[in-house]
Amino acid sequence: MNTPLVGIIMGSDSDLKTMSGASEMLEKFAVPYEITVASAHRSPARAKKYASSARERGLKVIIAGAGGAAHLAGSLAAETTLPVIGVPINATPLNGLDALLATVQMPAGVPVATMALDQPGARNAGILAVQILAVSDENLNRKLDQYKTELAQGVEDKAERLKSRTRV
Ligand code: RP5
Repeated sequence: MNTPLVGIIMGSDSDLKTMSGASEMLEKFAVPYEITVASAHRSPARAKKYASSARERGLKVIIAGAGGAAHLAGSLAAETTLPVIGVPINATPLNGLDALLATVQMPAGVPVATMALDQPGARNAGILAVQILAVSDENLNRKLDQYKTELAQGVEDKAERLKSRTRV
């Protein structure tokens, strides 16, 4: 087993469906990762231990997803100098606005790179983690270039399909 480079952590197992967007992207780029649950509110000691031991365990980036009054990413960022990427999750009647504001509005000195809500945010968290690792990994960088090409080709394909449907 390769040592995990990215840690995916979420506030509850009910966040897994959303956070699988991050793990799928890491698998696409063959980046080893670990995945677990810890809550800033329900298990603050576990969350603190995870963050404070992350660097010595070999992690390079942490991705944290949570819903509600989502303090997980910020509380992890308080305990580590590793980059922390936050994914706000829509888990309450406020449709995720609570999680978005709690994740994004960090005080100066403790950054959290906050993504979009839910699946798009989780997928982007995976890509951003790969981009951070690719700063010092040319092989990963080549894969990212290829991914950009695939994205652009996807748009070309859509434009072609639309053209044939609308005959413009
Ligand atoms: C947050 O509360 C979790 O991140 C989750 O999004 C939300 C609901 O958790 P459960 O009640 O489903 O465990 O802490």
